[in-house]
Amino acid sequence: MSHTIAAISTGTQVTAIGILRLTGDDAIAVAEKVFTLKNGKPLSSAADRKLCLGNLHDRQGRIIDEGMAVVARGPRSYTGEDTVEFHCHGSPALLSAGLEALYLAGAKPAGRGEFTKRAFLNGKLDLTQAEAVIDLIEADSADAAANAAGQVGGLLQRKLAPIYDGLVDLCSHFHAVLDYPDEDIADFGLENYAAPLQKDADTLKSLLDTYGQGRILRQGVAAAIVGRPNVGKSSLLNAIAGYDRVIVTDIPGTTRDTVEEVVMLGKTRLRLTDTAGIRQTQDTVEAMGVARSRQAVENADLAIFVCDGSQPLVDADREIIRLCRSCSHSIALINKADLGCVIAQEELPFDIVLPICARTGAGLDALAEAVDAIFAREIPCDGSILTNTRQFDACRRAYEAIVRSLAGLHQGLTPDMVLIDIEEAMEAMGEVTGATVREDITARIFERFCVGK
Ligand SMILES: Nc1nc2c(ncn2[C@@H]2O[C@H](COP(=O)(O)OP(=O)(O)OP(=O)(O)O)[C@@H](O)[C@H]2O)c(=O)[nH]1
Ligand SMILES: [Mg+2]
Repeated sequence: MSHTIAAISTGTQVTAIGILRLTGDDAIAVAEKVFTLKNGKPLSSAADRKLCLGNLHDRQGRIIDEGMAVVARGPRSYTGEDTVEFHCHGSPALLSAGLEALYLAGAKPAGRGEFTKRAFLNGKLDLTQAEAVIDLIEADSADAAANAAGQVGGLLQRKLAPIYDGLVDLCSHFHAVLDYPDEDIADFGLENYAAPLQKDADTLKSLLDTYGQGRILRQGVAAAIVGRPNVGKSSLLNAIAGYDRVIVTDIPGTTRDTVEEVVMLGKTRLRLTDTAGIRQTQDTVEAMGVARSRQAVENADLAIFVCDGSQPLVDADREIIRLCRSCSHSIALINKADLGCVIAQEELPFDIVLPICARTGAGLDALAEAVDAIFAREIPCDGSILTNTRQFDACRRAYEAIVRSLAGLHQGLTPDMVLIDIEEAMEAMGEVTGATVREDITARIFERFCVGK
């Protein structure tokens, strides 16, 4: 028995079309009380998953809107239950009146994500797919959307479900051997179990390795602009952002704190951080700023080293270069190209060294191309990479438990000892797919959703 819930699925803004949605055992009966088809027939006679023209009205028959209804009978629906959608004009007042009419007709208000939660509970989606639905709604780049769409389509599920199923098989076999020692059940042995476990470990390891890319896809590339004072770091951030985001002066030490701005550079979304120029200083505030500059490089996916090409490199530059090279990706920019250049490219130990002029924006196209080349190549966005922290954590625990079980097998530990690790891996994998996830965690996952999804 599943009570019928209703919600406005298109939010509270004025839109061209607004959608009211219902799901539950009585969804069609409830909808029928507030929607009359133009052909005079009851809504329950409407063909499955076909748009039908009619009037939305209140219980007294007062017309609220003329619109389309679509009935999808379970189990062939998003939630797996009977569902009805009304496609109306997108006035928030009109949609509220329609929702009110549905409540009076017997529907209850839907909680956040309740439609998708029902789809999960009815087995229409596993948890990786359900979580990808919210990622798809929240995606703020085409690549992030493409990855989430691939996961909704089951790409991650197809990779992970066999691991869970394999672990369940292993556990049941171990239990059979342990519980019925006299039965003629093929005894467990290293040769039988090590190979599938190793394969699972390899699959999980390669998936875990994609998580860094997943974070970039979700949040953008963390890029830090670093260099000595006055080399033009803030001018560069302004030139990329396209407006005067940060203060620029000819006084060394102008920027005293890190300043972050989300920008598009070519096709890459950057969380670009301007930093305080790094130098030895007695000034307490500036020293704190310099410490933050170093921290920004440590947290960055890309360090952008900037120097002033009109002056020779000094030891202070070389120290910052060493810091940048500890970052997974780094680029050197020789700024102030308009003033002439006294620095040879060979003096800069970077794969990519580009002359730029932050004051005019010259050279930024080449910078954009270089950044695109690093990150576009790195990130596939077909749904095969791990973007979700909860999934990452559970996969990591599963991987570690499988590695322990393999070590146990190789050391000849008793089956009950090895079983502890395999069961832990199975639990963790079940948390990812949703097979064994705790109810409070499920509730928290669906709270991330909006009402009506
Ligand atoms: N000629 C020339 N001057 C530039 C260029 N880029 C920046 N400047 C000048 O260099 C000075 C310092 O620029 P900022 O962008 O404030 O330098 P910064 O690296 O952020 O300096 P701090 O915040 O002190 O670390 C300003 O007077 C800028 O106008 C450039 O490409 N050409
Ligand atoms: Mg500055």
